[in-house]
Amino acid sequence: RNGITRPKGWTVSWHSNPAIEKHHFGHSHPMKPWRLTLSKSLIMSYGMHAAMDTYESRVATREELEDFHSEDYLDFLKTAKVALPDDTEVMPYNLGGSDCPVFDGLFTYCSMYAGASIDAARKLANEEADIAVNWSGGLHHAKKAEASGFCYVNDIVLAILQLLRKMPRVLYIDIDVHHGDGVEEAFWSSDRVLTLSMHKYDGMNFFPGTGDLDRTGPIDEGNPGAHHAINVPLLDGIDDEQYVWLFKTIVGMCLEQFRPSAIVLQCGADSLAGDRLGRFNVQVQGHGACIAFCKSLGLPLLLVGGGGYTPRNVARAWAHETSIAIGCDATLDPIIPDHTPFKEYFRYDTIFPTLEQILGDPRPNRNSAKRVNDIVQSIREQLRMVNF
Ligand code: ZLM
Ligand code: CA
Ligand code: ZN
Repeated sequence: RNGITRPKGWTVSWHSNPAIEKHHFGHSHPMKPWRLTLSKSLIMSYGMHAAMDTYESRVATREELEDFHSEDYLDFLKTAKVALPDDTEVMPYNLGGSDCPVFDGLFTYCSMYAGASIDAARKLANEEADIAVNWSGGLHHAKKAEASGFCYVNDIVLAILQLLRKMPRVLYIDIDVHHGDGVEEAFWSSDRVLTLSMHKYDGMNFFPGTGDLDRTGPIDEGNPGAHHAINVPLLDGIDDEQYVWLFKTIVGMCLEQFRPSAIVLQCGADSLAGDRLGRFNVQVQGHGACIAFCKSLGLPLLLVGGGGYTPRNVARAWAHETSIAIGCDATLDPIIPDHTPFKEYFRYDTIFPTLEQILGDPRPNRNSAKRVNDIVQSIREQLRMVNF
């Protein structure tokens, strides 16, 4: 519609399924799969689907899920009964509490977002795509046998395992406002995956309570995973300038020392200003600059979603980032098209809402220039111990 054409010799594969978007975590739960519908409505109203290979996500098979998750956990997840409205009692495997409720269709929901990430990874591994996108994935807290923080199945771990079948090393980058603990833990003892998470860290006061700068991997020197976990603990109110500088500097250093064969980027949109759960002042431009930087490195790139609890901002960020993946970001009309379904959700901001401008109360920036420099210095020291 907007005249977006597929760039020659460049393939973006896009994995989605409306069935995923219809699931509900429960009344007023912050995680709303419906934000994917809103993102898709923007992506399609700009005509971006015409410039990508689009695939309908399928459910991951039992065998695929067992690549990471334990059989007993998967059995329980599949058969767990939906709780009564105000029963928040936690069942085994951390299921059924208020963070990880058991809702209608839970196992289908999990299997589908995982199937999408697995398919996306295979497109990259088979060199059938340059960038693969699954905005329904990115559920980085899920453990081998435990649900955690709105995540039940770890699609990222499953996708990385697919890539590792064909490629020697994978760099995992996580810009969700929360620490990517589940992915870090899964590859804790591996030197084939370097994990890097940027997040708010305030001891036990912010979920999941891990991810300090000195959490660099197993402490026994003989362990191959030693030094292969990078954590960037940030304070409230970080702005685009500091965030993007940290991102480019640290990712640049990782590339030099680790020489990954592919990058998996978790694009959690709760690091944006104005997020219901987040604490940062990152704008759509800054968030997108991280995706653009990864694209510029020319490695196979898997983009997955993650957190993001102010739906209109999530939709803006992921639509903008889809346009970066395609390479049509510069040609998009900044004003959101009138024919966009659910456009009223964006009108909440201004009469002529734009793709990049988000509403977010400015939080005081608690990150000093010295702190930011000290973080880079410490990670530089750490990376001297990493050699491809
Ligand atoms: N209480 N309802 C990020 C995962 C963050 C653990 C404190 C629950 C909430 C939150 C749930 C409707 C990702 C914790 C919180 C209240 C124990 C978290 C249901 C509001 C509600 O209104 C809510 C009744 C709920 C949950 C807030 N939970 C905010 N923060 C975190 C998990 C996931 O973005 O990284 C990736 C997708 N949980 O802080 C408590 C300790 C449960
Ligand atoms: Ca993170
Ligand atoms: Zn998050």
